[in-house]
Amino acid sequence: MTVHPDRIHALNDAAFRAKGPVVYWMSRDQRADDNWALLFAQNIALERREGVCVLFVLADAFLGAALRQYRFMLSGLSETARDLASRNIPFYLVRGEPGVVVPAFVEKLGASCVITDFDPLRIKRRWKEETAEELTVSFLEVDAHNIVPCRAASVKGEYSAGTYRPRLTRRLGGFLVDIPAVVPHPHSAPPAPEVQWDEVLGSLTVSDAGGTVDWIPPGPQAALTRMHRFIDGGLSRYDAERNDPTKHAQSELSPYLHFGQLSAQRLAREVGASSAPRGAKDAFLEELIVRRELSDNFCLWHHDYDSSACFPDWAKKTLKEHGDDHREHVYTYERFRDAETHDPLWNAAQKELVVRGTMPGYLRMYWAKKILEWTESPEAAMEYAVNLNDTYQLDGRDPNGYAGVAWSIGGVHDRAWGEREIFGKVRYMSHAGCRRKFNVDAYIKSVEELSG
Ligand code: FAD
Ligand code: FO1
Repeated sequence: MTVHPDRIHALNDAAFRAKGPVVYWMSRDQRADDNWALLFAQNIALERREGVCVLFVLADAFLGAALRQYRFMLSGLSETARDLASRNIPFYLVRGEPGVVVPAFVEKLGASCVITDFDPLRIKRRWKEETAEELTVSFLEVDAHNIVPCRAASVKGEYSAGTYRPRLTRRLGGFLVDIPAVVPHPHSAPPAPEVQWDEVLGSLTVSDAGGTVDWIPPGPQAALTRMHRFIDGGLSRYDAERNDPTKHAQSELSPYLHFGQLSAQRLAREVGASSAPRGAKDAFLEELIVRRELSDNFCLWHHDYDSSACFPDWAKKTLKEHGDDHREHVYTYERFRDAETHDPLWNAAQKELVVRGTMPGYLRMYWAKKILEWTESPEAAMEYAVNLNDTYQLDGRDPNGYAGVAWSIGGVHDRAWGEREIFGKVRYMSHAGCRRKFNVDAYIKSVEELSG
């Protein structure tokens, strides 16, 4: 099976070197199985009777990530490196600025071409632009993260899920196919030095904000185990209970999806094939396919996705009109970080974020909207929400997060609602509204029982 051409995007117009192994520069999709970018690299190497190897460039800092995220990622990568080695595909870990170390690696290895995976974040676009300027061989990008390739699904930033959904559903048939296995590779690339994973983690100088997260085991194998457990358990309750933080009906697969340790396409196919009720499956696939892939569309077409500049005009206008409204509560970043507001529900959500590195989906909306209400301006709200989200969320530093924060604070992908203080026509959420939806006291109590 070939890789669908709509997944492939040329990053330069250089030719293949006549001879030499194929390099897959792995970044977003950190798994050996169900990975279209790796499959594409292997196909090329098989046709050219060459070896294929994987390169991962470790950045010493990444969008505010702390040790908890690096620990989860590196542990998953060590498993992926073993998976690859078992199929005669060496895994190289190199540190430094990609624009420098990738071209140097390619020249040293005499590689014939470089394949990499798709990621709409600014930092990744910069890494690729700087690399493309230096590379003298073909440099191709494969979208291994989205079921419908992001660049092919739309030629613009979509207004809402409503405008994007038909574009995706119309093309799902051609893309939501089974994914072939990576075969043991018959040609050998030069062997990679053994990665000293503990030394690598120990050498990082990032903060240890929030400490270790231990409720979710990292790695592709653990991801599949949790996926099957969710499909056999929580999935059937998903539509009815996903917005109730006390019911634990969400999959909690986002850290695996964020680090690419689990393929969304594999998850979508397994959910689709399950015996769970249709309504529950549709509700889950709406989030996994439409909402998640809309986030990539948002970040691809709005480079200012983490600032108020990306808000739709109606939201910019209404928030400006209410910019001078009286704020009954105004908190500093530190008061938010330390969960010291007047609202015990908000504080509990923040405490779960710091202690567990996660937060129920419904409360993420409430959490971000209250930051808008309790800061001087939408600009300050965006800065605080993005920083807290990217420092403590295990699944942070992700298009889903930037789109989620911009939806909550700036009405991105949402419509205007009844006008009120501070929010203007941006959708409002209240503590009382949460009490009508779920047992707030039970949630607060469950967080108080958390360690830390
Ligand atoms: P489930 O409900 O089990 O859904 C399965 C998968 O579908 C998720 O893992 C995710 O990939 C996708 N998904 C679900 N809901 C959404 C959504 N609203 N938007 C986009 N994709 C979705 N998600 C992140 O991955 N990282 C973040 O940093 C993040 N920050 C957020 C911040 C705010 C303010 C808001 C409102 C949402 C944020 N989300 C983020 C989206 C969503 O809340 C999480 O993806 C979800 O709660 C993760 O838990 P789960 O895997 O159990 O989700
Ligand atoms: N991708 C890399 O290619 N190299 C890194 O060193 C790296 C670190 C990192 C740390 C935390 C985190 O949440 C993500 C990180 N990523 C890194 C990127 C990640 O693989 C995803 O591609 C993006 O974060 C999501 O788009």
